[in-house]
Amino acid sequence: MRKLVNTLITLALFSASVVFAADQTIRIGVAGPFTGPYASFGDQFWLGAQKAVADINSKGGINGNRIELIKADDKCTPKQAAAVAERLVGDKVSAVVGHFCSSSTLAASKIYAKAGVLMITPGSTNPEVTEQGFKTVFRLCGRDDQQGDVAAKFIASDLKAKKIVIIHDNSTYGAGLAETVRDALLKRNIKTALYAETPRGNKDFRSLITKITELHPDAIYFSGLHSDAGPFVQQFREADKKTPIVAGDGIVTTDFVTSAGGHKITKGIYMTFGVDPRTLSSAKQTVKAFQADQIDPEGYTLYSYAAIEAIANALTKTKSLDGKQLAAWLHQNKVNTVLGEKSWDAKGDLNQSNYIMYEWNNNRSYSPK
Ligand code: ABU
Repeated sequence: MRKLVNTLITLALFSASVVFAADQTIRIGVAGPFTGPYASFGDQFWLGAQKAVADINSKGGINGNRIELIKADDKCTPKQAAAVAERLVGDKVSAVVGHFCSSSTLAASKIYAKAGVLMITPGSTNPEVTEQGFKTVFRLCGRDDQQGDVAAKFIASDLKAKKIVIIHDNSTYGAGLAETVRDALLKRNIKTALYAETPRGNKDFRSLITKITELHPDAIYFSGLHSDAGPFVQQFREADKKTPIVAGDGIVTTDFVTSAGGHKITKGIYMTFGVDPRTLSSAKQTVKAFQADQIDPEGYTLYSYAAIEAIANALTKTKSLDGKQLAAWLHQNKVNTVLGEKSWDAKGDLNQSNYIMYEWNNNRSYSPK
């Protein structure tokens, strides 16, 4: 009986769907920071999405229809994110790959949800993104409550640190992740000795660093993005060469090394990130193809590629351009991607998260710890 009801619901949904017309172009938005200090993450999204679309279109597109990408610069601000979300909805996109900054994703997701546009963020990790209850919102990365726990476990068990300093940038991402790390440390009976905020965009940390060094901490956790983390690490190492520094996925770009003044300064900095997709067998051919174009698909590049693959699968299987139907299909099916097989829970979170600890090395890159 239940099977019959499900079939009838599915039939009803499909009969109301927006189906492809012959030779119709399918529009997908790619939204993130393409200008300003966080542009390296927008570039990762764009490179991944562009390559995935080129690969799909070269094989005939979706049931013969080509995909066209629309680039939307949100500058990592909620106001601009809302503006570009309205524009993408007006452009009649079927789906959006984005945004990057969690505060932008939260603002834009409300607009996509209202318009019934599917949204998959490759890199927004704040839990609230998928806690809002929108059926059309997904992510291809993990959540800060997951990476925060991995960081706390590492600080407690591997570094055996007892006196911890946590610094955050007071952003949705930075403050949220810092809180998670603090709580996860507390669960391990470690009380944070100093919990301080430094506004996003600040580049002079010297008075804060004096305060930190006077405490003689065993480890520091920096919760923010690379363009602030870089100068913080650089200035901190002028005062203290040894104390371990741990950060989250907000520094997963080689621009972190540049902003810190070089690999000699970032060598040894710890960072949580999902299993590096460049090392996965499912990504071997794609990584080779990127490298042939002199591109290193670092950080979230392959996550963005996988987001397009997920959308393409849903488009192919539903033969619909309707975001709600694409989302319903993704909630019910597994997808083979460059990151391996992926599936989502009812909230739009991945069924499995795979955070591990990395250490920045001498090659302006990072290796598993
Ligand atoms: N997850 C990395 C930083 C982006 C954000 O979630 O704000």
